[in-house]
Amino acid sequence: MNEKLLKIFKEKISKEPVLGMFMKSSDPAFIEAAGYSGLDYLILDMEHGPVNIQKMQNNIRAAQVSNTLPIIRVGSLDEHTIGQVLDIGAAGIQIPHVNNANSIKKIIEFSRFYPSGHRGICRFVRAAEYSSKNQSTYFKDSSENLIIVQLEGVEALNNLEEILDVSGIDIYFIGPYDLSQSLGVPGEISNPKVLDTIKYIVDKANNKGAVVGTFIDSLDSLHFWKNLGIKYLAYSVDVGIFVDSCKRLVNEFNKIK
Ligand code: 3PY
Ligand code: MG
Repeated sequence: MNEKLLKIFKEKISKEPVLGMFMKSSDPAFIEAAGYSGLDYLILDMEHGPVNIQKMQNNIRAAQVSNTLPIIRVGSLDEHTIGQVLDIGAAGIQIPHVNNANSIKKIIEFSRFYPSGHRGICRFVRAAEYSSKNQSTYFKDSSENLIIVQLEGVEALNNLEEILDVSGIDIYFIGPYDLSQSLGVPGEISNPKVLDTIKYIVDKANNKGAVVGTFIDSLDSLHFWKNLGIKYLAYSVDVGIFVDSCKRLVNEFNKIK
């Protein structure tokens, strides 16, 4: 179901940066439309978004229809939720607030089938094509799903070495907003304290050959983060981009009044 998309994504990110966007919309039409723009992936948000699991299944379908990789950001490190979003067809999971090696090990156990983990097995789910997919193919394909962990707190920073030393994580995603709060400057994502911490994490991770991602909410900074070695770039959020466009329209209108 995601095999082709995952292959294209993995080949691309092994050579160059990829670009995606956070999506909070509960309407599959917006997910599909964003996919047609040529973005490499979409992060369908269940941490801060209002979308429930039933709607999420259709949002995943919409991303797949427009050939864009559907990644689900779950609300927390929860075994049942991780299994459920993979069952409905997510090509990857992104887990917020990961702080230590033990959490990483748990994430791998919950996300992978034997021998890497013990994800609950049900072949009558969408990811298994409701049992029509060959069983061993299903297990093999599932091992390709992306596992992305968010490092966004001082605790993660203190445990960075042990976190990076556990194998099995595809991408380490730095959440600048939560990181800014944890560093005592909430919301100040351009504060030198935050920027220096991000650079420190990127350096440590890149030195170990790990792939790093981050959230960017200004187009001006895309170039900066890309040059620093961040390869999984997530630009802004669907609703925020829509608000900005509406504001620009109102501004233009006000000029001709
Ligand atoms: C953060 O900045 O904390 C994030 O999680 C990015 O969405
Ligand atoms: Mg965060």
